[in-house]
Amino acid sequence: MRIGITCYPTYGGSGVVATELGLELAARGHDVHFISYAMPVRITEASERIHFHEVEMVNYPLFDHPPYTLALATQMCNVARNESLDLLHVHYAIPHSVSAYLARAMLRPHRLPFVTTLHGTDITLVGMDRSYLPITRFSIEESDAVTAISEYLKRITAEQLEVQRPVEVIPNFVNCDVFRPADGACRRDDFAKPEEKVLVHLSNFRPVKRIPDVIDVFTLVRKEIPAKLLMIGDGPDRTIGEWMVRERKLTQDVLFLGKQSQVQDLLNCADVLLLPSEIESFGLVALEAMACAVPPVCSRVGGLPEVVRDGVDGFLVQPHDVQTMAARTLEILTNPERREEMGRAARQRALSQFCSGSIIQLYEKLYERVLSQ
Ligand code: GMT
Repeated sequence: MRIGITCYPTYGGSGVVATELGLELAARGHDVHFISYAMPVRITEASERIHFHEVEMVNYPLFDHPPYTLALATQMCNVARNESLDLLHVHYAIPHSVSAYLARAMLRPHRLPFVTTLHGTDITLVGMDRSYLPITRFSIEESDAVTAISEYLKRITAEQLEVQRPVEVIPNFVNCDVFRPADGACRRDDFAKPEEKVLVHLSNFRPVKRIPDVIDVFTLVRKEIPAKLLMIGDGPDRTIGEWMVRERKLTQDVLFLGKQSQVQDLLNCADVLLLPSEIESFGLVALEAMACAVPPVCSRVGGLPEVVRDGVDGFLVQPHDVQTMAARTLEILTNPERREEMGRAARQRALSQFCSGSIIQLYEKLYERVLSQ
């Protein structure tokens, strides 16, 4: 198949899922055309089956805000025509599914179906903003197929957006050959002394990730045992996190590493992953950690209970409850056998439910169904 994929090309989970999907589809013989304003971050190598088409923006002084939705629709149309695309697959409804809707209409009578994958904040935050709600609902209703990345998100989409059409769940996935336990992948000595435990947080540092809770949990853990915290990623709440760390005189123990490309290597340094988010529709980073045999300690919110089994491959704790999160983290860190057992269970869970091999087939079947309709 010849597939156009549009996503945010940044470090957010939806962009990562879309990029990994494109790479996997290309490895299975499909031609994949990414259409976005920049090259998606996880594309590191050129390949004959992976193509990138930049959305050019006209910067005319009249435009206070350049009309990206229209520029994207135009580029989708051009690429579909020039590369004979079979379909478009857009990740994150706003504004991508609106652009796809326009491109489909512009190309008529030629047929260009589009699939929309909902990732979370496009429904829970942005889609619920009254100003965006009608157009989000419209573009979802108009899509040729719609998928959500968890049962939770499917339910919320039906309830809160009052969407009538079928939405099917295709869960997020991880490349279990890339994200795997690998001795030596991470140079642990660079970050911690042998007697220190390593905690990792990895996100886009948006308020929803609750960076202050990460620092609070670590502060409580550090009072009990020698430990280091690796803060991977960047975003608006990095500043408050750094300020808290300075105030608590923890600068030797908390390392802000910024955006990193080889996160699988860094995850291999971790004894525990902290994910105290306010809401997560799936929590891709918890799955990536689990595939590396690292147990996550997460909030019991959104789609996370569909990924993490409480007390088996990690722990689920009420959001904001930093005391319990610290206690659960210490339970793992002070009991090496429990840590090993949970890590093994986490890896097993990733292997049995969420490896790319099986999930990509679900997308392929969906594309075939859409094309045969
Ligand atoms: O979490 C974010 O801020 C980024 C956001 C995105 O759209 O890139 O993540 C959402 O999609 C991820 C991939 O499907 C999910 O793993 C995240 O749980 C989801 N984030 C939220 O629901 C807050």
